[in-house]
Amino acid sequence: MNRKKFLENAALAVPGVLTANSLLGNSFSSTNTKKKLSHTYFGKNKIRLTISETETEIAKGLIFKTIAYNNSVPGPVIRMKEGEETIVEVINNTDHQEVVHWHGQEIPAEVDGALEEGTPPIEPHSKRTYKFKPGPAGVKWYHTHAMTQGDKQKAMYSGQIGIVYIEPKDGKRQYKTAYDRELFFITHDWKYFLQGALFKDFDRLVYTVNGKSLGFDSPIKVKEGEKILLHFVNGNARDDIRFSCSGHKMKILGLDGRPVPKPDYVNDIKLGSGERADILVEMNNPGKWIFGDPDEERRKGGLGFVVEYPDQKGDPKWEVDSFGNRWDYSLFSIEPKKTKPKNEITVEIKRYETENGTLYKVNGKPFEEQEDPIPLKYGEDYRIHFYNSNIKSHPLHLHRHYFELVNVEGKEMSGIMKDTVFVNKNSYAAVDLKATQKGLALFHCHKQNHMEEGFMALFETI
Ligand SMILES: [Cu+2]
Repeated sequence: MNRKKFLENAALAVPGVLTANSLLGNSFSSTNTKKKLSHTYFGKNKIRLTISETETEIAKGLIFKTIAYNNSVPGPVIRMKEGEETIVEVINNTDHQEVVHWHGQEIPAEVDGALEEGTPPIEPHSKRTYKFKPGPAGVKWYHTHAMTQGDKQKAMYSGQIGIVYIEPKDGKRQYKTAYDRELFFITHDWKYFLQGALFKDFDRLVYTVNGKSLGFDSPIKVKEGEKILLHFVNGNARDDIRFSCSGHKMKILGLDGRPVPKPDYVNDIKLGSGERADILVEMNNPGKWIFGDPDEERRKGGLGFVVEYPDQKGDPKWEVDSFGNRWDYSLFSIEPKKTKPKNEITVEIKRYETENGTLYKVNGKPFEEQEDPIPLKYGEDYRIHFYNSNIKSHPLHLHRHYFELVNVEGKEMSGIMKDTVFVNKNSYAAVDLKATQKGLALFHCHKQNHMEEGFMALFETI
């Protein structure tokens, strides 16, 4: 039996678990990829990130050469304090321009990390310092905002991802609900690293959580009765994911790092690239469990991790019962919004197949042909209507702002603050926004390929 066949059988026997890991080990050199991490902090509110080529082992013997922060995929979880001036020094050891985007923070365009907004690039083999007051509190993330230049192992496809946690300025916890521990998880998709004959044995393995595919990382050790707050980030370059804590109830406390008005239980979460969920899980079902993607293909592709109570033997289980609701943003809303801002903006996204491939147009033009930013007046309130008039679903992200969801696919809601809204194919969403961030703000689909196919636009607050 060849290894690939064995892997398939093993995965069938125990859904989602790649029990064949130990047998796969000899195919490639088992380089120790656990290099010493650079020091991330060099003083109070002083952070240093080094961008350089590194090797990362996502499954036993499966090593990718990629670009990462501080020689680690993902980069370190960075803690910042809301409102306290923070210095981030970024050293670019690569041969190309880089830029670090602080996703979900309401900070000036010069430091937000998008060249289109006017953030200066970090030139090859040089250093740049970002200085800003982090906020608002909660789970954010950081990632490169460079473009691929035709290389699908660059930009968001690379290992340049990491989580930021902004501690609330009053020193209190963001959530009143009691919990014992916080854990941070970020996914990544590696599809384009597997291309080529060399990796035939691993052709399913394209996802990682915290840099490791399911079954490769050490299990997360938990105790009965423990309440854990999971901060979960979709850090993929393009793929949507679902996530379920099998054997356990999941209570959603927050989305995109902000508390939701009505926490509720769900069977699984669904997140597009860039979206986050804060999930409360009570450890009340001793065993060895897989927490991962209910989609079998993605779970077999590595999307998950194992949670283990004390004194457990045998293989981890994957059992999903109906503990709660199907994923729907409106679950977390108290009531539809009654008031309406006086200003309204329509954003329509269309998709075209051309001789040169797919092209997206935002209000009739791809990004390169757009002349003026969409204007916003400082201090005014706006309702933005997104018409996703095409056959693909998209996570729509607006830089430097949180907006309130008021309608997603005909379901009215209020009080849910996000920086990214997922819209299904041929669908509609509306959000309310207060123009409080002067200057340019980039709007785009968070899928790297769509962004590069014209799906971007600028807003400007004057
Ligand atoms: Cu898209």
